[in-house]
Amino acid sequence: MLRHDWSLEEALEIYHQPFPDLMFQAQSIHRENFPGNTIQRSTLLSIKTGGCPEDCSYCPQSAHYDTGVDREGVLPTEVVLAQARQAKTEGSTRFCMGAAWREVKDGKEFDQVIKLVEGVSDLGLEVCCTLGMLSAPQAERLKAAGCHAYNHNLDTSPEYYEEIISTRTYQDRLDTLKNVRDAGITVCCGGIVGMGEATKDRVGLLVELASHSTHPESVPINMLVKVEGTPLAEENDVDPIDFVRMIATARILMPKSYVRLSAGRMEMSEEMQALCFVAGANSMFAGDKLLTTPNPKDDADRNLVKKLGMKYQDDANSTREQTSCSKIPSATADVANGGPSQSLS
Ligand code: SAM
Ligand code: DTB
Ligand code: SF4
Repeated sequence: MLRHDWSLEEALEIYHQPFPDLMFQAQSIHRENFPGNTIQRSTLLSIKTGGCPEDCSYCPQSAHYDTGVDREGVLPTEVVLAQARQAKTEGSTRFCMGAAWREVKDGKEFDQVIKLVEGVSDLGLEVCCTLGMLSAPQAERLKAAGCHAYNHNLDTSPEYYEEIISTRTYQDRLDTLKNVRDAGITVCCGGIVGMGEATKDRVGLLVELASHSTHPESVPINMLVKVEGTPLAEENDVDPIDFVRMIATARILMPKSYVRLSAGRMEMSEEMQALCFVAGANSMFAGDKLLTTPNPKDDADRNLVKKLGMKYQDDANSTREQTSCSKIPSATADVANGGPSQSLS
């Protein structure tokens, strides 16, 4: 049964238990809910880059910081569709389009995004958008166009949030998540580790996410990409074991959610990523670029997945050679094909 009432103390106890016990618990829960050796692959594309009015201290796209990222307009439809086709060829099942906006504004640019959503959806990819704050009618429009998921992160605990962003509130973010959920779009919501927050803030974020009456279907866990010019450029590195503990705790608190390795993989060793998979991570952002910063090359990821004897979810749809390996048991095939269903509580 899914729980929505984890206390911070309970979650910290899970997080701090001996590492082998934590791995065993997370991996056991993972296998009750997902195939053990399968990774879902998402590709990101920044469809509107730079010049964002928000002051998120981690972000290279904020206009408040001098990071060398220039402001651009919405990419032309053909450029985006070509990238989406390429992503599908490489084995991605989800294509996530990001815009450096504080919020969606009705008008020409949103109309353009709606066309992109329709076009990418027609290619047979799950469409995800991350466009900033969204009103209820805008969420409904995205849903009607074929948007499957909306990424909107809470980033950290409610207590630490104000240290990181001053231009919009935690409640603003919760309001957008409600509009997304009410429109029938699945929720992709997670945060960032490595912004100077304490363990209680990292675990507090997970407790907050798990308290929602439906857990987010995807939980992206980003390790801060330190970008020169942003206020967080000189933050301390994240301890890899702490990061793995975060992944495992997310898996245990939200057993049926996809836990996604997101930003920061350029700084992660193969061993660290392998431990994350054992801890219950079952998704990743793949492709050479995240939004504005580099990500491991497709071949490097493919080699890692192969070396670990794992496979990409739904690689059958990929026009690339299959990498491997173990067949998914039929009892869990539905999970591999579309993710688990989750009852509303
Ligand atoms: N503007 C929209 C918004 O903020 O909702 C969508 C794009 S925004 C770049 C998406 C998410 O990327 C942020 O919420 C944050 O969690 C993550 N992110 C941005 N910069 C990052 C960085 N330097 N390191 C790690 N994650 C980052
Ligand atoms: C998420 O949680 N991480 C992705 C996606 N959602 C949109 C973005 C990571 C961005 C990293 C910095 C950059 O490349 O600009
Ligand atoms: Fe803008 Fe999103 Fe970056 Fe914040 S995270 S500055 S809202 S693009």
